Formats: sequence, C-alpha cells, structure tokens
Amino acid sequence: MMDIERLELLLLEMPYVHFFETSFGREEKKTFILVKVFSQGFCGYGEVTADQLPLYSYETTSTSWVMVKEIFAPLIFSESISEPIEFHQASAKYKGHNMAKAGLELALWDLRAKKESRSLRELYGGEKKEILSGVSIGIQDKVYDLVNRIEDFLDQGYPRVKLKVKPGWDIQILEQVRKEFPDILLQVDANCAYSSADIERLQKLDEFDLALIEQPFPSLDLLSHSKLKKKIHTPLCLDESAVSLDAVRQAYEMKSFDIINIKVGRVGGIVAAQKIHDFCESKNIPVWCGGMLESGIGRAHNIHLATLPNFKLSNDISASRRYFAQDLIEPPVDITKQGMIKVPQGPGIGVTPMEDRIQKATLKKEVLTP
Ligand code: OSB
Ligand code: MG
Repeated sequence: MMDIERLELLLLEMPYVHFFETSFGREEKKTFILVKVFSQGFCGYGEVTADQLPLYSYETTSTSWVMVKEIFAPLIFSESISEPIEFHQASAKYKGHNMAKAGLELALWDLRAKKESRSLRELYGGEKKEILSGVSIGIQDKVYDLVNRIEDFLDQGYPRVKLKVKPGWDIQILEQVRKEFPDILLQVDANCAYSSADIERLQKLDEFDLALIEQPFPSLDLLSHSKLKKKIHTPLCLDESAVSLDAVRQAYEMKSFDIINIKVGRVGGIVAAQKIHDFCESKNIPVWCGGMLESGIGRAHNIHLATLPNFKLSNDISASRRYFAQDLIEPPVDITKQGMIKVPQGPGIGVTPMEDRIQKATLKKEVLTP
C-alpha cells in the first residue's frame, strides 16, 4: 500500500513553433493541465489533453481542473486509492470527463512504474522497442505553404503524412499534393467537418489513394459513417466517435469504420484504451495512437501505449521540435532516419520533466491534500 500524499494541478501555456489549424479553428499556443501525484518520495506525471475551448470535445482546461479538484482527487484521498486500475474502477460511476480522468490515471501509472523501477512499456506488456512515427499537418493559408511543409517533414524522415481537411480544403489541395508527392503514405482528418449531405463529395477522395479518412462526420453520427463506408474503398477511421469500448462495439456492429485511432484522453485512460485495443485486435482491426499536440510528458505516455501489439499503423506521435521550440522533457523526443521513435527505457515515462521549464510555463498551480 502506498497512499497518495499530495496531488498538484498546474495550468501551463506553451507557444507552438507553427500554428495548428483544424476544421474547428487555429491555435497558436497550447494551454493545458499537468497532474503530479506524490507518494514516498516518488512523483508521477500525467497530462490532461483538454484544450481551452470545447471544440474537439466538451471538456476544457477549466472543466477538467474542477473535476480533478472537486471530484477525482477527493475520491483518491477518501478511498485511499493509489493503483491506476482502482482509480479507473472507482471513477467509472462518474459520467464522462474522460480527459480529466485520463490525466490523473496517467500520473498514477507513472508513479506506480517509478516505484517498481519499471518502464510503462513493461507495465503495459508492450513489446516494441520503437514505434512508427507520423506527422499531422494543419490547414495552411495557401496550398504552396502546405506543399513546403510536407516536403520539410519528409526530409526529416516522417514516413506518413496526415492532412487536416474541411469542405473547401480537400479535393483541390489533394490534387496538388498528389501531383507533387505521388507515392507518399497520405491520410486525411476532417475533425467532424462534413455532414451526410457531403457523402458524394467525400466519395471523390477515393481517387487519392489515401491510407485512411479520419472522422468525416460528427461524433454521434455513426449512421453517416456507415453510409459512407459502403460507398468508398478508402479505409474509414474513427477518432471523436470512439469515446469508449461500448461506442466502438456499437460502431463495429453498425459497420461504421475499418480502423480506430486511440487517444488516451478521449477514452478516459490507459485501462479503457487497452480494452479498445484488445477488442479491435480480436476483430482483426488495426489501431494507431492519436495525438493532441501534447507536451513531451503526454507524448512520452503515448509512446509507451503505442508499444502494444495491435498499434500497427503510423501514430500521430512526432518529434518534440515539431511542436515546441523547447519541450518540457529531457531528452526530447526525436525520430530516427527510418521514421521511428525509440521507446524510453527508464522507469515510468522514462524521460525527465524539467521542473524549471514547467515552472516558467505555469500560469496557475494548486496543491491538493487529503
Ligand atoms: O483530430 O487528431 C486530431 C490535434 C488536436 C486535436 C485533434 C487532433 C489533433 C492532431 C494532432 O491531429 C496530432 C499530434 O498530436 O501530432
Ligand atoms: Mg483526429
């Protein structure tokens, strides 16, 4: 038994090296929450993937702050919870707020692994020593800018490129991109920007030899995903819709997808992510690890998750310098010439959070005790 002695919540702000634009808007900086849990001289780190505004999902930095402070931290203290699995089970009765739950569960996993002097990969039973990288490129002002960015990332060794699309930034840009790069591994992500009225338009994406089309329709609209899937050859991938194992099972029965992107925040933690991973594996459906432009702390967590065997496709996990001029961790995440990311070997997340950098980026901090 090891009780949690203290929990810290930190609100951080970090500028991106380049703005990131999706169908729901442009972001110049990242505002996010770090969770630290303390026990017997060890500190576990977790990251909450909620953004400032409820655009990707309903959660925000403010809602997740309140949920951790008023609901989940008191739960941990009152029930003497220190095991991540116990936290998963005890917090399940509270509806939703998956990103808040996940941030805390990740901190508990890091803490547990550090106490046992094992890496998260070992704890999760992952076997890969390196994982497949990939890069997600936002909407640009001009197609010319997009082509230049793709070229730059290919030069850096990225083996797969994902482009954000929306109505009006789809067919035309793909024609240009395919003219310039006929053979690259290419996929697109619409972040729910289309409706069932766009099915014909989306059928045209079949021409571009895409590895997948990610989440064209709103998260609750599994029906349109099923209708589109019948009409295209390109594999269909769910992101925003895949919020739980139940949601994935329902989507599976409805034939709404071919591939799942797993995000630990969206599904509410590692335990939930593993359940979806195992379900997909049992159905021969490959998965890959999505990203939310995390800091090095959240990204290190993603790297360990992506070592599980059914993570078979390129992940949205890129090098530190793709996101931030200076990441929060040492060593920073880097990609190899083969487009891989080496899995950190040390205890827990296996990388060192730099406390001076965290402090510099902190806007607000709160210490929670029993
Ligand atoms: O839909 O995958 C997405 C970033 C923020 C919100 C949603 C998404 C993304 C990304 C970024 O595509 C991927 C990354 O972290 O590199
Ligand atoms: Mg996505």
